[in-house]
Amino acid sequence: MPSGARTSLLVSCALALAFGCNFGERGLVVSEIVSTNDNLWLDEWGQDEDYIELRNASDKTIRLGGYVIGDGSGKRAQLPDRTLEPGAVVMLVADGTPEQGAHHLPFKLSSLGDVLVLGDAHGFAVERVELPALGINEALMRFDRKDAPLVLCKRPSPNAPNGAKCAK
Ligand SMILES: [Ca+2]
Ligand SMILES: [Ca+2]
Repeated sequence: MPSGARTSLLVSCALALAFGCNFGERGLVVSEIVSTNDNLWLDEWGQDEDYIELRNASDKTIRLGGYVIGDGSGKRAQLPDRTLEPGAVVMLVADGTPEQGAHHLPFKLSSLGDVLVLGDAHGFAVERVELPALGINEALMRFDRKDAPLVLCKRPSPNAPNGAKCAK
């Protein structure tokens, strides 16, 4: 794993205080995070914001509305009230501007590193990500399996499935 020492993924119990603990089957997973977006992907307002891509890694349709996502400062938001088909991805815009729409979060991501917690409908932590410092248009991405580690990749694929490995 390139730069693996800088990258860590924890399905956390102890640290995700507000969300509780869950070691069950994961359906919704973090698939891609970019904390310094330079015209890589634009939101519906034409703005190149930080983003978080989630993927439905299960074989069932997922209702997103029951999930919450939060950052290291304790800010959090409920995901949009919509469904996500198996294998599909959804983009969350980490622009600190929730008034721009249901997919916009009340926080941004620090390019120097940040923490992200995804919680499920029952208030349990699905995933806790310790985001390392990322360069311009560099991503933390998950390839292949839903339980694969998040790794650094310089070829993000915003709003599209990631495939089996980081593109060269
Ligand atoms: Ca925006
Ligand atoms: Ca992607």
